[in-house]
Amino acid sequence: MSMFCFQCEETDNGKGCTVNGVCGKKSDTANLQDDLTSDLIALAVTFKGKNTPQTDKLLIEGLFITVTNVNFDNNFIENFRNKIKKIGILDINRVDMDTLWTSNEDIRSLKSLILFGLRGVAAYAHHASILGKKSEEVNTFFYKGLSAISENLSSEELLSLVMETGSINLKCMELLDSANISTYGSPSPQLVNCNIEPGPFIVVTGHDLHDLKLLLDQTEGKGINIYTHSEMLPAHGYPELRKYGHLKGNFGSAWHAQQKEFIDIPAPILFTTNCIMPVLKNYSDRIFTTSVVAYPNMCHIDDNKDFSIIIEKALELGGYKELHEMLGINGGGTTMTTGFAHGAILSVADAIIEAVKQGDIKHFFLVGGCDGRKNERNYYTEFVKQSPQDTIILTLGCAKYRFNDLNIGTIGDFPRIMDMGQCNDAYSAIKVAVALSESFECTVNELPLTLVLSWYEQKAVCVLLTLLSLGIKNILVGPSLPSFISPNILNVLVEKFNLTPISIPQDDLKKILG
Ligand code: SF4
Ligand code: SF3
Repeated sequence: MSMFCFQCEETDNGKGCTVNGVCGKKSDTANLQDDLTSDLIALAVTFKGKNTPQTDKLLIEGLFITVTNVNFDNNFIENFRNKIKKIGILDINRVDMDTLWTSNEDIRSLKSLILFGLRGVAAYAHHASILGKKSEEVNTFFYKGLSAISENLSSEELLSLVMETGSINLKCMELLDSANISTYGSPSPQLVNCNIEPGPFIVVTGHDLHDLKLLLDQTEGKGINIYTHSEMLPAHGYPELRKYGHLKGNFGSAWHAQQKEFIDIPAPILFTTNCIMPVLKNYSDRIFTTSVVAYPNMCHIDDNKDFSIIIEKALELGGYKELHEMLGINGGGTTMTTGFAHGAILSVADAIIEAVKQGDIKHFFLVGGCDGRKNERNYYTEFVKQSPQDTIILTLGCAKYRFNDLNIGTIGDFPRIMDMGQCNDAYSAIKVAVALSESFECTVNELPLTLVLSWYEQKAVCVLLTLLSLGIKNILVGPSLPSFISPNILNVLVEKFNLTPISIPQDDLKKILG
């Protein structure tokens, strides 16, 4: 076995990548990422209770680097490891990752849930910290959670830490939500165009709204249009971002279509976070990365965020000569909506409650999470298509690209599909669910609401842990269950939370709606 990684939904054979990653990660990179993880655990043990802003930053960035489809660059990872070495970690605190991957399957399962969950939390903590928001409680937990991976703990102790990872992620998503709103204003619903206008343009992908804002500033008045891609779509909802007239629309769909959608693109693409796929030769001169994202031989913009090289590239390539129509991916239209965050939805809470009381809205589905390549993910398209006319689909994360170009109608003034934002905006969904449960004087589990989740990478893991830590039951998960959850641990989750794998849309809809 030259590597071992089973952290994402597309892991080889549903078990683990052992030769090369299905994501394109080579074994040397996977092993380096394991070494980095081992460094981070040692860092956590060494500095637990003695953390500094510098060690916090290293832990958060280091964890983010190891999220799926973030960093494929061995030099970048080696340089990062050197930074950790410089501050001095005790080798005695190192964990041999092979020992973890081959340990008792229940312990390995629980420790994986903590580690992968923390990788997701780190991504959100990173975004919040860029906007100046930090939480000592969240930061301190990285030390506690990572240290636990090196300790000899019982299943019960580890399970309790798994749930704590979920609770901490709620705090972290709340922190990011307040960072985003205080910086860019409260999102409101917007119709986003998916056709590309003639002339130079730049595509921005990933989750980092701050990088987008800096690029908008640097391109203003230069005759370059900016298009969001994948998880950047919700940017259009924020007043302080959409005020830029050259933020024109959205290019393409979810991350996994990039190798098709970027072919022959007459524009550069900036990757601000996951998810970068192996770069094809056809467009390799147009890929730029920043922050923790890196790919061998691609141009990386460092922390000074001088985007002039991308701007020059956009002007040189010149964009499309005529209006470029991007056909609806799911056979739908060429517009999408976004911006239905908690502020927007709760501002019309009375009307929603009335519509539920009148029987106009019978059920809410939260269909969201990550998208991926597998054909089985058509389940989510079909689920939405087959959902009855008196139901509302709330969505978030890049999973929405399975259906967000569809016109499935309205209920009164409400569109039947409401995009609440990025995956971290699961916080919005939780806030809305809690507010509705208070209005209806019931628990969240008693609401006419079902969560139908689609997972791929580690941010989906921490979001799922948050939902479980809140005691939310009857969640449907697909397209497959994580291979790092052992049968015994799965039993615990099924017994406690009735966590259920998706089956086929008609059966699941029937089961939910009766
Ligand atoms: Fe395999 Fe996923 Fe790990 Fe990539 S991230 S090596 S596809 S399990
Ligand atoms: Fe998508 Fe990567 Fe997870 Fe933020 S962009 S949801 S997969």
